[in-house]
Amino acid sequence: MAGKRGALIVLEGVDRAGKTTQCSKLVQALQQSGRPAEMMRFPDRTTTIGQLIGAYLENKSDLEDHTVHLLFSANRWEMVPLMKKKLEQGINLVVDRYAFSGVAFTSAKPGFRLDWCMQPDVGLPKPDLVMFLQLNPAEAALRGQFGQERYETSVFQRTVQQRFEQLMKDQTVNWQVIDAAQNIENVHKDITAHSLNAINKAQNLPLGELWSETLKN
Ligand code: NYM
Ligand code: MG
Repeated sequence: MAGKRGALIVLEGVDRAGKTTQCSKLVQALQQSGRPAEMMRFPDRTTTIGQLIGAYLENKSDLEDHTVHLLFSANRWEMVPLMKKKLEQGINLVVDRYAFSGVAFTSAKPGFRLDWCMQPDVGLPKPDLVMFLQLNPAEAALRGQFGQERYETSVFQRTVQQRFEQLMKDQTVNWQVIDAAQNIENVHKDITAHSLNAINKAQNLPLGELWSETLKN
């Protein structure tokens, strides 16, 4: 099989940073340049597990904090066979949130350690590139009110931002910080440049395992 694998590209950031907009624009740009690309998002609210998560986020149900953390992780694991198949077929996957959101949001709750939160996601397909859309709280506030979902308060989001900053210290992950305060087109240009670079490099590398080295010892 001489086929080149696709790259796993993740966009992360606090709520309202523009991840969803930028994921769609990236997929479109890659497709237009002849590179197969598909978008995915986590949580994927369409599966049975995803429906439990959706009800929780919409405040239609309550779930114990550890339990919902493990459901978010399970919602990623259930997509792994499909993700691997697509990557092997040469499709580049552009993913709106991944395990980093999982850890940042749960560990922003009292009593949760970063390493406990990371453990269930150890061994997931490792992204070739994780772009963090950086937006300070003042700029985020200019983008309007939060929605009605759980976690969408400025106090909580500040803690989430701090947890993301801790995760970004991990040198085993290819993090790139993107200035999300720029206009949509300039953010898109930065994201596209990093993505093309990652796609070229990924072709010659095996897909890695997330956090397998990070949590040793
Ligand atoms: N979220 C997302 C988590 O708490 N854990 C996770 O593992 C993931 C992937 O869900 N506030 C949170 C972050 C968001 C919320 O995401 C829903 P979105 O992108 O607004 O659908
Ligand atoms: Mg949202």
